[in-house]
Amino acid sequence: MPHLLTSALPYANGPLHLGHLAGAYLPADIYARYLRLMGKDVLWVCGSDEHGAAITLRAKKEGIDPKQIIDKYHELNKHSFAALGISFDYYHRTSEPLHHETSQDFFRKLDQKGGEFIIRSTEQYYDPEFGQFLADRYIKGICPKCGFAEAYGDQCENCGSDLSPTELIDPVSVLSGAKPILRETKHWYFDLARHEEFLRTWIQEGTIDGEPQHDPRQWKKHVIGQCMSWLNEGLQPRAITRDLDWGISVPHPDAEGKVLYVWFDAPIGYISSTKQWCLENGRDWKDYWQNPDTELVHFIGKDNIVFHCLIFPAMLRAHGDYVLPKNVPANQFLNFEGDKFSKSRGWGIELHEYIEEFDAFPNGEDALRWALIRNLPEQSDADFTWDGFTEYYDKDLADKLGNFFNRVTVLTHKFFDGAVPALAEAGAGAQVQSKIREATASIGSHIEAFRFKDAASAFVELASYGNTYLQDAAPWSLAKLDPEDPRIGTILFNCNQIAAALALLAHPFVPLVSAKLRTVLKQEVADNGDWAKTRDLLEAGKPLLEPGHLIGTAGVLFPKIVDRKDDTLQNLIQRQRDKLTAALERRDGATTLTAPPATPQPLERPAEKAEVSFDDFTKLDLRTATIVSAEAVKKSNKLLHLTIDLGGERRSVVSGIAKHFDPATLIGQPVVVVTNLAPRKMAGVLSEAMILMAEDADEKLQFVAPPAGFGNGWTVR
Ligand code: B3M
Ligand code: ZN
Repeated sequence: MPHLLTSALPYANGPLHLGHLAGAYLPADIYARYLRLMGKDVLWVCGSDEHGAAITLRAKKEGIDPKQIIDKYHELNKHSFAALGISFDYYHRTSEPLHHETSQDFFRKLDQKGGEFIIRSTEQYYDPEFGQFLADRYIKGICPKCGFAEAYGDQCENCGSDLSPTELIDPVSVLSGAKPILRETKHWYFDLARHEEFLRTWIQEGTIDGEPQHDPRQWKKHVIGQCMSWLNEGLQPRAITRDLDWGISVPHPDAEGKVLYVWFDAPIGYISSTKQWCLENGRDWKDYWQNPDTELVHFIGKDNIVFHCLIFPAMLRAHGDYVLPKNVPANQFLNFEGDKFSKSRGWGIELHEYIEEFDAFPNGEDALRWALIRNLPEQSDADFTWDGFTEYYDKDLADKLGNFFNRVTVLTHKFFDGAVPALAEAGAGAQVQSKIREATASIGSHIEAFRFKDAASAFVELASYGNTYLQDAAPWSLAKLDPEDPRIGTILFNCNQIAAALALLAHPFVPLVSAKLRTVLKQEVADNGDWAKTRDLLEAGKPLLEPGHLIGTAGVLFPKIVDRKDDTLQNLIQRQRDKLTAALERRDGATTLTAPPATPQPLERPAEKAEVSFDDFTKLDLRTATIVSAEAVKKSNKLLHLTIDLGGERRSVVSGIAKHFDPATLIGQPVVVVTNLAPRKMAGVLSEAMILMAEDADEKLQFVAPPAGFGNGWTVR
């Protein structure tokens, strides 16, 4: 029975943050790794979503080609996933010709079936200045449902309502800021209403044509709840084409200049990704997608539920040849230190930043995975905090897991020269053995039911059990009375069995840690089928590590963050807290700017410089940017070496502000820069732009910064 897993294709228009990881990727990774260890046929596909208004809009604003954006973020996101152990079998791209063909074939098939599409001519908003229709994110206005002023043409991000551009009050073009005009255009609509009854039965009863498909009780309540609320409102035809010049051309003679709507082609990206993997691995993609035995599971965040539980299943059903998902275990949202992740406010941490900034942190990738897993937004929204990160790492990994391994290996070496001892009498291992068996089964069944947090707790419980067992049995005390006491061997035999189980069971959660633990036990890194083998050994009452097996030593596997003698790791975390304090200060600063003091202090201003022509002024290229890294320049007490994000690119900047700012507080600082000064070297470091600062009478410096919400690379004039 093939297991086909998908994770939402991230838009290749920006870096991913911890919230994304916790939503659709880390849970899927645990699931995929577990199934592989169970010896199952698993294929987990993902890739970059490279179409859609978010990408073209950004390209337009930055004056670059969309291709530059998708190439950059495809690589960045793919690399970040890999660095954090996210083990996709394939990470494809929707800009690939294979995907274009697959999507067009899908469209043609539905078109030829007849009855699935409706073609409608309607009046839609158009920006005459840019010569473009304004769908989705190209148009903004007041939300008719909640009054939010910045609602988009497809959705209000304040109340979450699904909108269409004509519903917006006082709409404006995002491209020109002008009031758009109405113009007639023709589009293809997928007639979702035709599938309403089918979807209702499938969601509520888990049956298709009377045949049971899945047990709806195994679906998350909030997922079914969202689907039912859509169904109860009545499904409407959905436009699946757009008047844009970026995307997949609509394969129809009357659709010149039109592309498929991104949400039509993106889920088909799962199929193209599968096809590409199969091409490279000598398999047939139909064995996955068109095989009634396939267990298809979509991992997503809650904002994608309607697309994966209603629209895509209806498309698959309309096509006729495909399997439908067995489950869609959508996660809720993860917040960051009590607030939403926000790039413009510098609130949160992106995956690539974490990877760079925690490079020196031992087992840093797994420390992050572990903190997220312990606090996944499975049933309700969750909040990531650095305190939580510290606590989960210190208590679970260092105190429980690391400590247990350290003690067991040290004692095994002390009393038995590193060889696993034998039981003093048959049966003396039964109790511990059954504890391990139960824990293994319980972790497995939690994972199978998508309860990853419970699975992680059960894992920690086994480590706690090991510690308590060892502490209570106290072989060191027995040895003091009689070094030959046979119970010492029994205790350490049992402890080595627990250690072996932990080393394997850790793999889905913290794969690098698992590999380390297995190396300590002189075992191969966990591989396909190993969990099933362990389960079989446990059921047959056989040991996981045979007596006589030589193990290594563990040492300190997880140096603690909170350590009285060494504050290296604490400082790493403190840097993150400092960044947040700085972000808060900037926000507070911004509020005072809008409300100036009642009696402004008269300032003594330096004399004005000589007049320049307007043409001279326009020669300067001024742009908005954000500082993304900052460090002191060696051998200089004045200079800081900064990296700024200019939208499409990053640049190195040397700035004489070291005396005014602590580098750690500058990350995320929005700035205005001069980009076309000739590059020059300062203290041996290349500077490719100049940051604008305002100086008061006391020579105190302040950044000249655009207000929150500005993008990078926008021109200033
Ligand atoms: N790219 C939206 C998102 O990243 C979209 C998902 C596509 S999944 C087929 O949330
Ligand atoms: Zn709203």
